[in-house]
Amino acid sequence: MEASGRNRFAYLAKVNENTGPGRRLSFAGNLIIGKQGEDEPKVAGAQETEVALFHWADKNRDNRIDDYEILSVYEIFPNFRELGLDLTEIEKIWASRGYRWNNETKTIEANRR
Ligand SMILES: [Ca+2]
Repeated sequence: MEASGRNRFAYLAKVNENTGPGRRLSFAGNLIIGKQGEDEPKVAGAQETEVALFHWADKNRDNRIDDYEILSVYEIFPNFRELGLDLTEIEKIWASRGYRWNNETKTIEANRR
C-alpha cells in the first residue's frame, strides 16, 4: 500500500494454539525489490509482538474498541478490502459492550448489547 511516497506493508501473525499469553515473538526479514545488487530499502516497524488475550485493535487493552481505536484501524488499513481483511468483527465489537476471550472456542467474541 502506498502512503506519502512510501510503501506500507501489513502482516498478520498467527500463533499456534499452544502458545500461551505473555510469550513474546520476534520476526525479521529483508525486503527485496528491483534487480539483484541494488540497495535494499530500509524497512521500519515492529519486529516483535506479544501473545495476549486481547484483540489487536484494542490498544489500551480495556476489552473494548472505542472510536479512537476503530478510526486508527481504518487509518492503518484504508484499503482493507484489497488486503482481504474483514473488519466485521472489529465493527461488531466497537458497536457492542466490548468483547471477551472464549477459552473453549479460542476466539474473541463481542459482548451482547
Ligand atoms: Ca480499548
